[in-house]
Amino acid sequence: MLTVFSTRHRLHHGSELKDGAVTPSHEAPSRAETIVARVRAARLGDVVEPQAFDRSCLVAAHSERFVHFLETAWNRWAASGRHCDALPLVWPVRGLDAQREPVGIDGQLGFYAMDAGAPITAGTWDAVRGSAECALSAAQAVLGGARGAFALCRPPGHHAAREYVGGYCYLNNAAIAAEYARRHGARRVAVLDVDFHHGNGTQDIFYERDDVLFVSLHGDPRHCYPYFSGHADERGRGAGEGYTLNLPLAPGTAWDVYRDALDTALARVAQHGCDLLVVSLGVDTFKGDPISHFRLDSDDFLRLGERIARAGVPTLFVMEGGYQVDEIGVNAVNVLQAYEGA
Ligand code: OKP
Ligand code: ZN
Repeated sequence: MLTVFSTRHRLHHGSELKDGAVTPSHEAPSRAETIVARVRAARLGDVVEPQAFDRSCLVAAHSERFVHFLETAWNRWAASGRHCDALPLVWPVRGLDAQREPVGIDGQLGFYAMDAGAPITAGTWDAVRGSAECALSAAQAVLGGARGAFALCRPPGHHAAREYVGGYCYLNNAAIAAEYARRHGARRVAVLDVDFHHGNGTQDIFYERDDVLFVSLHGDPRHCYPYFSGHADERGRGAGEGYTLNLPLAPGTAWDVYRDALDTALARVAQHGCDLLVVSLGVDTFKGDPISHFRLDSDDFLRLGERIARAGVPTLFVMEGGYQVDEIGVNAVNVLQAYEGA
């Protein structure tokens, strides 16, 4: 299986607020480096840099003004005299005006974010664009006839919505790839999100559409980040009604319960009858993950890859989360090797 990987990911390394203190982010460069080392050690296949893609491929899943904000935010922040990570501190929640765009950088940081979990640094935009281009290049490989491809994206994307960043995510790599596929011959696409956290951004982008199915297994939002989306009764709207399927699971869930939910998810994917399956591949469902609460072990990721293969649909794997860095390579590549072998 081809892996598409951009070394530009290293340009992005930010901080996060955790337990009330500023610390280096769990979403660190070592994550991607460990995965690519395992891809090579396991001889999964070639590893290539992404091709360049037109900016219009990004604007297909996001708004023009949001992409423009991301492109220019660091320079505007730096020009205002700051040199630490650009972070929002105010958000337009209930009763505040979420429609009117502020003019200055501080207001816009809150306007275009769901939380303080997506710091913008000097190298963020180049890394983010490289990450999206990994998803686009790998999508192109699958559309060209490959049975599977791996977009080793970093930063991840599934919390990024049409008009906001959040949870380590800036551009929604999976959604950008799905949209590219729709515009290049795929009539129906399904996104299966197996990251521990609900893919609120992907859900947002496709919520009113019936051509791109979104199915997600994740920690119950009553207890787990992102808290404000991912409930079972969120099923899509308008033409998209019934084309979002959320399967929230209790913290502590292990393979036996997870497997049954996965089979429900895959049955819905089969019913959709898609030309391309995009898997938002988070391995933060691992029992050792420092910020998540499922209990999959490394062998369970082999079973996950086998079951995905049974769908019998060309599959694009897009890397999302996973924060136990020592095991992240084995866990991610287990899914891919099992898919290849099935
Ligand atoms: C990104 B991805 C909860 C802190 C949550 C953000 C988590 C973002 C996860 N105690 N911090 O879905 O792996
Ligand atoms: Zn996650």
